[in-house]
Amino acid sequence: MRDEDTGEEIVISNYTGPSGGWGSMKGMARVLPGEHPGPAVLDTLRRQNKPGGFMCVSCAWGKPAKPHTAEFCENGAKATAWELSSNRVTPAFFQRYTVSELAEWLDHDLEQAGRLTHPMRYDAATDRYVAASWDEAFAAIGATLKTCDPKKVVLYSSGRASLETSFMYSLFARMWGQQNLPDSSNMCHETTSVGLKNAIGSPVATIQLDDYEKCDAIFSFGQNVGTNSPRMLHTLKECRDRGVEIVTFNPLRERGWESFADPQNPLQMAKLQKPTTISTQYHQVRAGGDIAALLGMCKTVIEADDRALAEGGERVIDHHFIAQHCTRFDEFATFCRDAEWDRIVHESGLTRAAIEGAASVYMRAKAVIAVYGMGITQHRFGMDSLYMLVNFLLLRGNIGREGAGPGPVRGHSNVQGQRTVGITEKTELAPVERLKTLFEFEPPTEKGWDTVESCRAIISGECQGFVQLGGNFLRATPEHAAMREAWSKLPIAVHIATKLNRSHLHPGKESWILPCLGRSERDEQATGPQAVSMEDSFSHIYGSVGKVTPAADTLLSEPAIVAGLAKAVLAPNPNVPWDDWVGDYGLVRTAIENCYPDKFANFNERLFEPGGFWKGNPASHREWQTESGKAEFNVPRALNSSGFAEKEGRFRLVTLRSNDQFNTTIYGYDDRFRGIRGTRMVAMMNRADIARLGLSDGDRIALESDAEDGVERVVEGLRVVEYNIPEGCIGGYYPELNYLIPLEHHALESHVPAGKSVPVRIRP
Ligand SMILES: Nc1nc2c(c(=O)[nH]1)N[C@H]1C(S)=C(S)[C@@H](COP(=O)(O)OP(=O)(O)OC[C@H]3O[C@@H](n4cnc5c(=O)[nH]c(N)nc54)[C@H](O)[C@@H]3O)O[C@H]1N2
Ligand SMILES: Nc1nc2c(c(=O)[nH]1)N[C@H]1C(S)=C(S)[C@@H](COP(=O)(O)OP(=O)(O)OC[C@H]3O[C@@H](n4cnc5c(=O)[nH]c(N)nc54)[C@H](O)[C@@H]3O)O[C@H]1N2
Ligand SMILES: [Mo]
Repeated sequence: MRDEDTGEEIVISNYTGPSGGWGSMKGMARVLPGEHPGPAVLDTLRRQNKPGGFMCVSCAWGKPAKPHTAEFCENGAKATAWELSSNRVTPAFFQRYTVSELAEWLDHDLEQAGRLTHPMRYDAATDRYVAASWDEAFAAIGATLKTCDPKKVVLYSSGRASLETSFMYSLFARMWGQQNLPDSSNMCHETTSVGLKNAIGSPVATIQLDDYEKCDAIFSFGQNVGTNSPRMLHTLKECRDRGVEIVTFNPLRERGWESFADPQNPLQMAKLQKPTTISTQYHQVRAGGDIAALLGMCKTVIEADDRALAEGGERVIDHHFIAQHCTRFDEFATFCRDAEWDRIVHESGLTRAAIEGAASVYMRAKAVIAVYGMGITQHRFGMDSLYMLVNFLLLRGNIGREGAGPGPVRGHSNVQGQRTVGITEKTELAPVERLKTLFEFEPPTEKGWDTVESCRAIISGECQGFVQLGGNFLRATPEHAAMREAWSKLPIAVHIATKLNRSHLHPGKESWILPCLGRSERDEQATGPQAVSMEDSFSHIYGSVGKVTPAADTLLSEPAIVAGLAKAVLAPNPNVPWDDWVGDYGLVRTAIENCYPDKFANFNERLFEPGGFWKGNPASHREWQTESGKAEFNVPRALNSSGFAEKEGRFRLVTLRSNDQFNTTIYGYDDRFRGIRGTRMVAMMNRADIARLGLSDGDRIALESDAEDGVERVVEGLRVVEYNIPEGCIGGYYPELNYLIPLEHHALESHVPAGKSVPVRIRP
């Protein structure tokens, strides 16, 4: 059987091999040839994630000071090869196809067409993009943007651009008098930025990479390590080799959390040594069930402590820590004691014995790390899930000491860093006073638009212009049908990009594609070759040097493009020498240091420190920069995070990434670890649900929104795949299913679209 759209052979099987191993070698080998990579790819891979080398454009996992011989993974290699494709999208390509034709292409085919080479302007008369010079592009874009109300223009960034570029971009926005600076983080770990800040006063992980050498238990929630941060598997294997217990909560049995064969271990590769079992316990929680699962564990811990206190035994909770450092513990403890097991079991989908078994690991462990990803953050009550995770850690003092703490695994390679250097819509997170004194202008104080607010403004027609620094906003955001229609009415859209994507293909009145260098490419400026920098999930900052000959000599670097736009829009300001900055990125780093002296002292000197330099984290030494000055316990507002009631026929749709994609970039159609090949149009369903509905494996169904807001949202042509997933949940792929997510279905405070629990039903 073949997929009608892709023409690929569909094979659904049960993958039983480990993550890593020969499969990852084959995975790389399959994607690389399509890109016709030259020797530059191998050379780049050799330098990937090593001190003084090139920092991978895939995930944000830490780069160790003492790297492995090959410090890259299957998916990092795919990302590098994808960037270094020898295919080109030239002006001749755009002569061949109209934009309406290209809009019909699959996401995979658009990006596989290759690297963009020239600045392109949309010509409505011919429905084609036509080439322009850089001078023409900047002049025309500047002329239009100057007619807009800056407060109604969005300056989006996808989390890949460097610290230097991001700083310049956010400065451009504020000098223009606005801070509509949503970034991909708004769809991702913004729940972390808001929730951890509220609870412990630091918006990011409190742990560093070497804390993994000191923990004795890891609890993981809603993260897919084998696909999304495969280098972390080496860390987990090292933990397992030391006897660390790993307890995983995930509706799906993700292969990476089950088993791993280290491609750099000859014995495991020769199958002379068994693959490493990663999780010692695996709990298939219902989507949205983490609050209840964590509550059950907290209840077990608190009641064990109550017993110890009554019987004069050794305390189970760290009561010294709680008394000295925390607030609202009593309220939380009462809530846990009162919670009924029936409800905990129902909401979590786990048995009481399973939850107590997990809690017993926690109570034995001296130092616990809690790892998590989108399974926690992308829910209506995602903040409550996160608060529960913090409560759980606080009970035994597992924050602010060695080998313990929350470990959000961030997405894009510099998404955390962008926030650090000013990409934020929130005034309180911007260095307002320093901007005033250093650059002598009056920064805006009115809050800007985040991603959801930007989408609202686009749909309502209030938005007058959209600039995107990387990414694929139209494809990544929810409410896809309405967004697509509104997108094509935007007065002006400007896309700084390496590859063609859907956001470029629904042009409004004026649309531009500005092609830029990739991070792996040599960036030659007036003072010579330049380095850029980024921040990983552990707040470590690294320099990165691209060495490969650029895809075209017509490309500009991202800093040069941002400077070009800023100069075209803003009045000159002698304190902001855009051209000098483009000539020497070291000067941008000096400006960053001047703006953020605590985090970036001696930035240029420390750029290539092995393992990166650490920007510090107050909660890691128990300094709580919260409202109360303490670490805060929080009682959850609901027992499941989906934010909608259960109802006959209603399912919780979980939107997932396959092993063959990087967000909206689709490398191929093989979701190896899940045994789904050849198609992405699937609905992974529990056997009992399939039977109850009178369906069969392989049937075609349509899913529709069950949000009860009167809006029709449908995706047709999905193939039922019988899958090991809890009853009442359906798994499917992002971005294809973004039609089904209502814009207003987002995490309450952080506004992260709630893509992990979307109310849907099967269309009769
Ligand atoms: N190769 C590759 N690497 C990537 C990316 C990529 O697309 N491809 N994307 C990057 C980006 S931007 C990000 S943000 C990260 C994303 O990495 P992850 O945080 O791993 O995000 P997802 O792939 O969306 O997977 C979320 C996981 O949560 C589980 N889950 C869903 N709902 C729930 C729930 O209610 N509770 C629990 N406990 N689990 C749940 C799913 O089964 C899945 O395993 O990866 C980054 N790295
Ligand atoms: N339903 C659902 N929706 C989701 C998610 C989900 O789990 N479920 N996940 C959300 C998350 S976590 C995220 S982070 C967002 C991702 O949203 P985005 O970050 O906006 O999307 P990407 O797919 O990463 O962007 C891919 C494009 O980036 C451009 N690009 C690649 N490299 C470079 C570069 O070096 N420079 C520049 N300028 N451009 C470059 C290419 O043109 C490519 O087409 O999606 C979100 N949407
Ligand atoms: Mo992300």
